[in-house]
Amino acid sequence: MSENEFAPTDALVGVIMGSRNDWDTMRAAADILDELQIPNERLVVSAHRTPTRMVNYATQASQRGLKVIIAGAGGAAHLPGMVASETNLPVIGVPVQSRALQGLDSLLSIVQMPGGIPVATMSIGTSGAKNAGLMAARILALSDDALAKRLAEFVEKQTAAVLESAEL
Ligand code: RP5
Repeated sequence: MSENEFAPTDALVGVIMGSRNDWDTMRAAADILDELQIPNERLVVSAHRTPTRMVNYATQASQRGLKVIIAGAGGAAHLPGMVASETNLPVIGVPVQSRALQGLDSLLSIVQMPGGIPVATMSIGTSGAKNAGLMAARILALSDDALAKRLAEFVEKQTAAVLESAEL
């Protein structure tokens, strides 16, 4: 696999993560995108271990057709912020739960961006990854009526499921 080139894609959302070990968390984002029929790609792109690949991914993302990037990382989680600094696409950051500090390190690394370069930071772990998928869907639904309908149906089903189990 090249550091410089990425396969042609019809993906609208790039789900990237710092390590294969982040996939258990980040699959929650990909699962939601699949459920809402949003084309997506999933790749390991590390800010520290493959910095050239990270810059190339971010700088090529818009011309490859991507509209939103979801970036997950743990520990010294610089991937979302660095990707946001190399593209003007919306970047949604997911703090992956780290072993040593339970993800508080990841959260603070991602959320404390300097003014001028935004990252929409989600909560720690799989809830954050799931919400990252839903946030990407909300962004895309602004200009896609069919997706807006699927998203509304998703929320209605979720509400119905909660109401069904509301009495103990
Ligand atoms: C980060 O370091 C990754 O996002 C991962 O969460 C963390 C640890 O990576 P591994 O050592 O498990 O590959 O870059």
